[in-house]
Parts: sequence; structure tokens; C-alpha cells
Amino acid sequence: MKELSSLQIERLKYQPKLPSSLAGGINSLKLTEGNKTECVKDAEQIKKLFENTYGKPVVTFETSNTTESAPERNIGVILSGGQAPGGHNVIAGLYDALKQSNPNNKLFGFLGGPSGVIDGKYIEFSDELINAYRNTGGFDIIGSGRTKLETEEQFEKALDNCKKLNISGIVIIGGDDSNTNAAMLAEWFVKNNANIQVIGCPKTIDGDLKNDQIEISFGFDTATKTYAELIGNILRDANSAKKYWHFIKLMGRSATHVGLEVALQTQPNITLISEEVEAKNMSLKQIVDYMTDIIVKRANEGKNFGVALIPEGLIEFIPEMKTMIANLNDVMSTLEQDASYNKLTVPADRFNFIESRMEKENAEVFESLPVLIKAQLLMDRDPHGNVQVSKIETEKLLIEMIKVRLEEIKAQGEFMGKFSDQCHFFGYEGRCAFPSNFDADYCYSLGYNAFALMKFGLTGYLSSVKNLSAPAQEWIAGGVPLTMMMNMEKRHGQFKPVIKKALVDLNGPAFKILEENRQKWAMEDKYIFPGSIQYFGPSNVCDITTETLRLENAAKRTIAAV
Ligand code: FBP
Repeated sequence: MKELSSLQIERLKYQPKLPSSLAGGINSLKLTEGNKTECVKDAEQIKKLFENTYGKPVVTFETSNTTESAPERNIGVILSGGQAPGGHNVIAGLYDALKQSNPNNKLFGFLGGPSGVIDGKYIEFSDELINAYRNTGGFDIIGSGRTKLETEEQFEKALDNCKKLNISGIVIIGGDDSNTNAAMLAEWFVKNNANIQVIGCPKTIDGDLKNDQIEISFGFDTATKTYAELIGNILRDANSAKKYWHFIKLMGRSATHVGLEVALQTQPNITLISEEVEAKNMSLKQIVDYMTDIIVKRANEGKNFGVALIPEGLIEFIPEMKTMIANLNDVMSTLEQDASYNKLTVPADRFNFIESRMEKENAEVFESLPVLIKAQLLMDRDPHGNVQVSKIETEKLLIEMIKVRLEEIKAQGEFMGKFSDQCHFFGYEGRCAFPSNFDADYCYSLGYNAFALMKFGLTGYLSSVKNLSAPAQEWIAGGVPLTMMMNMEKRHGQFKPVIKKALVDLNGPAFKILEENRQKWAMEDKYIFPGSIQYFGPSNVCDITTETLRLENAAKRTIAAV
């Protein structure tokens, strides 16, 4: 019986590339400090909440000519939130740096996400375990979870468990919510003289943890390449059979970075961008009209087929829905304790009860939705207070509304075609793929660099590796204070400090390409078929990163040159 596939065997042997500033060795580094930093918004409140970790400088590493010996230390690591390709390589990079620094150092992995450090569930990594997971997808080496770290009791338990293991640093690998956890924990440890550093690593396939300092979150490259391959295959199927409209919902939570990137890679007929819907104040009816118009025009040219990309978080960006969901969240945050609500078992009674507590206009919007969508909107929020958009079937809502609209147009004699739909949801398919060479290298560098930040005594920082559209050797390694990315937002009905999500920039070069071309792509079938991720072969096939990053970095270079 075979235990590993040929690809698994070959990927285990891959040696990820490091930036040359780190490649000289972990004990031969020099740190340069930049200017002090400010948070993105709500500075007064954030400063007060992060008295000890606020305002630190951005830092960068260079190779130094001297080599220093390093004292022995134990470090913990947590994988947090949704899976993203490359997580295992962050741990491998961290492990290699730590062992290079001092072979007696130990790395502990907390199991099942942040709850592992609270409950004291952990494993100690060995060479054998790490070697079995190098360059693999998934988070299964220690598992992940979405527990929010915020209470005094949780922090105390975390401290106790770290003390038992003599841990002096924790690396939290996560997205915006998980790195908010990292910032909270870092601040609490300093305030309580715990002598435990906390460093975050930017993970999420959603691509929404980025800013001037963080060019891309890891996993975005591999996930979008995986979806682009699948969409390319569907485009070819649609173009071969010529009988279906494929509606593809794409993961990405609130932001549409995933949708935009795969649209640039595949050029489908329709791509909805949530951020544009919000900016243009488009109602659900206007979105339906926009899509129907393209379906009718194509049908009138004999093309009863096409592919439409729908962002997972669309519903939260349609203005009337957004206001309604905010109101619904407030109402729902009071329901747990409400005996008269909790005794209701029939969905319709629950809907009526909730509507009676909502503001009139919002209640009307909620009331107008199909039962399926209403029920999906009432599902539990995640521990960070987010609506679980992956469970809301927006694509089905749109299809139902488009069918009604097509009937109306047919009655007026302006639509003679057919509309036959197929629904897909691409999300989980991409989150655990074998990391692309880019993600394998980037993640390994992030992990290695996280230990470098610890070596210099920093805490409350996010591991940062920049200049990512250049070859790996030219990447710039350093760190960014987590508080720099924070602002106050309403969660579970209360204002909390959180890392601000980066949404699609409608003035950015990636969106501009979509905007300039989408009319042509809607009608002329300029499909691109990217094929599957390649790991072995020419560098221009295997090592390239996303279109979004390429375009954004090219634009930055142009601005810098002026
Ligand atoms: P993170 O923000 O934790 O990286 O998770 C991203 C994501 O994959 C979203 O795109 C999606 O909405 C969500 O996780 C799904 O969550 P779950 O894995 O709990 O179903």
C-alpha cells in the first residue's frame, strides 16, 4: 500500500527560499528601527487600551557581520482561524530559526487554536514531526480554532500554562481577528510583567489583512490559484456545452480580493465586487437588473450560457441589507437571555418575533427575504461576532430574483432565450491545497522572521516580509506593530479594538483593470484557463504570484519613480 503520493514525497524535499537579509543565519542579524507609528483610527481609545505596546516603530532586518550566541528559550505557536495554505511552513521556518539559534530551544504547538493555550493542550515539536509536514497544506499538524482571547480569566490561564512550559514567546498565526487576539495578549503580558513576547503572522485566504507594510496575507496566492483553476475548467465547460449559467460564490468573507484576483486570472462574464456595490449604493434590485441585462443580451446573441462570480460577503455590502444586518445583530445580541424568544420553536414565529424588535424599515427588508436566507441570517455569529457569510446562499437568492425578472422581460417579448443555472461555492477547496512555491517560501520566511523579532525582544508585532513581487532573495524582512492596524468597531453590540480589514481599493490598479474590461468580458468570452498550480518547472510558471500583487507593486514603483 502507498503511504504518500509522488507529489507529497517530492514536496517534502522542497527547500523554501529565504530573503538574503535572513539567509545569513538567525544569530547574524541587525535590526533597524523606523519612525514611531499611529493606528489607523480612534487613536485616543486604542492608545488607552494598549498603553504598553502602542506606537512602536516599524523594524527591518539586515545581515550583520558578527555572530552572537543566543540563550536557550522555549516558544509556543498557535494556528488560529480558517485554514490557509502554508501554515505548516510558518511553523517549519519558526522551528528551523529557533533550533539554529540554539539547538536546546524548544517549540511547543498549542492544540486546536487559541483555546489550546487556555486549556494547556499542547505538543512539543520534533525534527521528525516537522519534517513530515514541510511544504504541505492544511493546519492539521496542531489544528486550529476561533476562540476569542479577551477575558482576564483566559489571559491568566494562558500565563499559567506558559509558565509551566517555561515559554517566553508565543507566535499566533492568524487573520485580522486572530492578530487582534495577539495584540490583546501582548499588551496583557507586558502589563502583568509576564516576560512573554507575542508575535503575529499574517494569514488568511481572504487577502484582507494587508496595508502599506503587509503586501499580502499568506494563503491568498495558493487559494486564488486553486479557485482560478476550477473556474477556468468551468468556463471551458460552459463554453463547450453552451447551456448553463454557472453562478460561483467565492470565499473571502467581507472583502472581494479573492473574487477580483480570480476574475483577473480567468476573465469570466460577470464579477460582482461587494465594495463597488456599497460605494455605488446599489440595491439588491439594481444588482439583479445588472446581471439580468447581461444574461438577456447574451441570450439575444444566442449565448444561453456564462459564468458569474459572486463574493461571499455580498449581502453585507448591499446598503439596505447592511443596515438591516447591523440592526439584526443588535437585536440578536439580546435574544440569548430572552425567555419569550427562546421558547419559540417554529421558524416563522421566530422571524415574526425578531421583526417586531427591529426598526420598521429593516424589518421590512428582513421580511421580504426568502425563508432560506432569513434562516441563514439567524445562524450563530462566530466568536468574533461575524455573520457566517459562508453559510448564506447569496447565489441562490440572486438566481431566484433573476428568474422572476426574466419572466417579466419575457412577457414583454424582449427575452427569447433560456436560463438554466448551476450553483457552486468555492472556498474550502482552496484553503488546504499544497502551498504554491510563493506561499511555501513566503510562509517559511514569515516563521523564520517571527523568531528573529523575538530574538530582538519585540512584542505586539506582526512578522512582515515585503517586496514580494521581486525574487525571494530580494524580499525585505522586518516587523510592524499590531496596534498600527487597529481601530474601534462594533462587535456583539459593543465597541471593541480590532484590526481593520483591508477592503478592495476601487481606485487601485487591480479593480481598474476589471472596470476597463468587464463590458468586453461580459459579451466576448475572453476566457483564460490558468490550469493547475505547478511546483516543478520554469520559474515564470512556478514562482509567479498574484495579479493583484503584481499590479499593486508596479503602481507603487511608478509612484516612487515620479
Ligand atoms: P480567516 O479569516 O480566519 O482566515 O477565515 C477565512 C474564511 O475562510 C472565510 O473566507 C470564510 O468566510 C470563513 O473562513 C469560513 O469559516 P469556517 O472555516 O469557520 O467555516
